[in-house]
Amino acid sequence: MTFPNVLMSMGDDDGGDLGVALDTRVRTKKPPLYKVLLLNDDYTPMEFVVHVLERFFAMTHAQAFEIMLTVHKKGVAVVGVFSHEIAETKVTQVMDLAQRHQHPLQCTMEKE
Ligand code: TYC
Repeated sequence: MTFPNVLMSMGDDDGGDLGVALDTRVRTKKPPLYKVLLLNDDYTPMEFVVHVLERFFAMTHAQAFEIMLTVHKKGVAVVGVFSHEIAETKVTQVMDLAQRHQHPLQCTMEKE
């Protein structure tokens, strides 16, 4: 969205210099978004991955099963897109739970 941020009121004199160009857009910046990726491996049980997707990514059992199968077949899938802080939290939650269960599941994030 553009919006003028330089206005001239009555009495403000530009000295008659009509050649002065001012950038009148207000710059707003959307925060960057980060994809959270789940990686396949040969050892993590399918049910564990489904549980992770239900617990940390608010998926139904059917959605979680479908995404798990995508990762299993293709090697990787995006499981969500978040702000930097939320993405970091999700990655940490997945990695901590996997480590506690001694599964080699890998979860990473990358800028969208
Ligand atoms: N490939 C695993 C198996 O056959 C299942 C799996 C799916 C593991 C997704 C990790 O992110 C993953 N048990």
